[in-house]
Amino acid sequence: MTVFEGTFTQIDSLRFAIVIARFNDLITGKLIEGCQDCLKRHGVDPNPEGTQVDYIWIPGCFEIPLVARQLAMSNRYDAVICLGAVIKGQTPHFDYVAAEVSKGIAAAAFHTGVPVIFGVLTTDTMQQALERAGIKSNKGWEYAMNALEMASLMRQINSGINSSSNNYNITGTTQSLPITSNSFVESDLSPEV
Ligand code: INI
Repeated sequence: MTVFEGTFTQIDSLRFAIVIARFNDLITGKLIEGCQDCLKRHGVDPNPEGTQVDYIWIPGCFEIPLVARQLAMSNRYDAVICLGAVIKGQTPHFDYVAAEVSKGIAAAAFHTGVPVIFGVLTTDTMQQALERAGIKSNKGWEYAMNALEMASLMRQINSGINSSSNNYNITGTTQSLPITSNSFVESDLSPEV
């Protein structure tokens, strides 16, 4: 049996895209700082002039799904981190934006096979958002951890799939899966006929 589990140590060749919404940039600016701090302390060079992290600014969270999907499809990144803040105001705008960004991020990951991290704060007040963006903790740090773990995990799963002799058909292309494991959902794959 095999256990696939992401690590936080083999990061040299990992590449990330960070999509950041300008809306509520008081908050999103802090989330980036948390993200960069975490990446740096795990050995990733967060410098935009370097080779490991690209930064993509967009107007608001509603725009995240389109851009995240495009980046995920580019084959350039091991994970895409999406940072935004949707703060409940007096209008129904909050509900529309929050619903679309959450569904869209999930769809971008699911349809591309690339981890797309939901780094969007959804809060009732600006105070709550500030608390999650540095006053009490910085969720940006956690989002970067999630990206490191998922990037590493997907590399392991994909290399495991590619190096085995047992052939399975995943999304129309023939791949292979080595050994079954409790942590791998084999029923998601349809055996080749
Ligand atoms: N965008 C946000 O990122 N957060 C919000 O809280 C927000 N609210 O509440 O309006 C918001 N709106 C802008 C939206 O994301 C789009 O940029 C805009 O509608 C243009 O498509």
